[in-house]
Amino acid sequence: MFESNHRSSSENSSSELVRKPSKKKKKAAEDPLYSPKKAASAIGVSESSLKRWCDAGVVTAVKTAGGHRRISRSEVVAFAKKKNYHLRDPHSIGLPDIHSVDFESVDQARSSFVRELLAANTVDSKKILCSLFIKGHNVAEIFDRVIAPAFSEIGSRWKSGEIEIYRERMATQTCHEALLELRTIIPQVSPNAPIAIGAALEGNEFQLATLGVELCLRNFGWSATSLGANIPINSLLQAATDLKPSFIWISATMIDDPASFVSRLNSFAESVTDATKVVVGGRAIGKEILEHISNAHYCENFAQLVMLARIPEANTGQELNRQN
Ligand code: B12
Repeated sequence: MFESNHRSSSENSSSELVRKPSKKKKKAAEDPLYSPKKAASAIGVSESSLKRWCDAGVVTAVKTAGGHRRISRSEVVAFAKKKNYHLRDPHSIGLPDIHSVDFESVDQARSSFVRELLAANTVDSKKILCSLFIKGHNVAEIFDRVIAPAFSEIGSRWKSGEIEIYRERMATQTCHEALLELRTIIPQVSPNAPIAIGAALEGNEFQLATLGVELCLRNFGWSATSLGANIPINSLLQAATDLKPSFIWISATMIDDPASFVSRLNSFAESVTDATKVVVGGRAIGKEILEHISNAHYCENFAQLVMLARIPEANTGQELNRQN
C-alpha cells in the first residue's frame, strides 16, 4: 500500500540513531530537546543509565555541537510508554503535571474535558489529552471517544441556548491549544515516512477535525500536514502537485450544496495520480453524498482512517482498534 513515496526502511541504519541536530531548529520548538539528566529524572532512572541507552541506540538522541546528548520530549514519552516506565516528573521535560488530573475511564475523561473546555482551562485541557496519550490511548481513540463527543455535547448545548456562542468559540480555541501540546509528545516520524496532506475545504471553518487527522496520521507513522480550514479545492490540488503526497484527506463538517461538493470531489480525485489515495470524512458526509462519490474513500471516524492508512512496515508501537 502507498509504496510510491516510500523510501526503503533499511535506510534507517542504527548509526542514524544518534542524529545530527542540524535542520532541527523548527522541530525543536515543536518537540523540545532535553539533557539526559532531565530525561532521566522524568522517568525516574539514573542519568548514567539513560546515557548508556542513548549510546546503545535504545533511546534516540541527537548531539549538540559540543558533543552533548539531547533527547526530544516525544522520545522520552515514547520510551517511557514502550518500557512501561511511569512518567514520574513530567515537569522536567516541560509537560504539565498530568498526574493531577485523575479519571478512571475514558467517559470520565470526556466529562472532565467538556468541563475544562467550557471553563477555557487550557492547562487542564492539555493535561487530560496528554494524560490519555501517555496512558496508552492513541490519537484516533482520543478524537473518536473524547474530543468529537465532547464537541457534540458542546454543540447541542449551544443549539439549545444553554451556553453562549462565545463559550463554544473559547472551547474550540482551548482545544486547539491542547492539541498543539499533544502534538509535542507524538513520536517524530521517520524521514522516509510517506507524505499525507489534507484540509477542510472552502466554506468549512472547522479546524479541529483536520488538525486531528494530521495528528492521527502522524501517530501512525505518516509525515502528515493539515493545510488548515477554508482551503479552496484548487489550492489543495496545487499542493498535491507540489508535495506529491500518497494520501490526501478532506474533512467536511458543513456542505451547503451536496451536488457541487460531489462533482468537485470527484473531479479532484480524478486529477490526482493513481498512486494517491483520496479520503473524505466528516459529519456532513451522508448517504446521499456517499452514493455519488467515485475514486475517493470514505471513513466515518479516525479508527477507520487508521485501518485504511496503515503503513505495513511502520513501527509506531501503537495497537490498532483498542477497545477499552
Ligand atoms: C466548534 C464549532 C463551530 C466553530 C468552528 C471553529 C473552528 N475554528 O474550528 C464555528 C464557530 C466556526 C462554527 C460555525 C458554524 N457552525 Co458550527 N459547530 C461547531 C461544533 C460545536 C464542533 C465542531 C468540531 O470541531 N468538532 C470536533 C471534531 C473533532 O469532531 P467531528 O467534526 O465530529 O470529527 C469527527 C468525525 O466527524 C470524523 N471526521 C471529521 N473529519 C474527518 C476527516 C476524515 C478524513 C476522516 C477519516 C474522519 C473525519 O472523525 C472525527 C473524530 O471522531 C459543532 C458541533 C458538533 N457536533 O460537532 C457545530 C456544528 C458543526 N456547527 C453547526 C452550524 C450550524 C454552524 C454554523 C452554520 C453556525 C452559523 N449559523 O454561523 C457555522 C458554519 C461555519 C462554516 N461554514 O464553516 C452545526 C451543523 C449542523 C449541520 N447542518 O450539519 C453543528 C453540528 C452544531 C449543531 N448542533 O447544530 N461552528
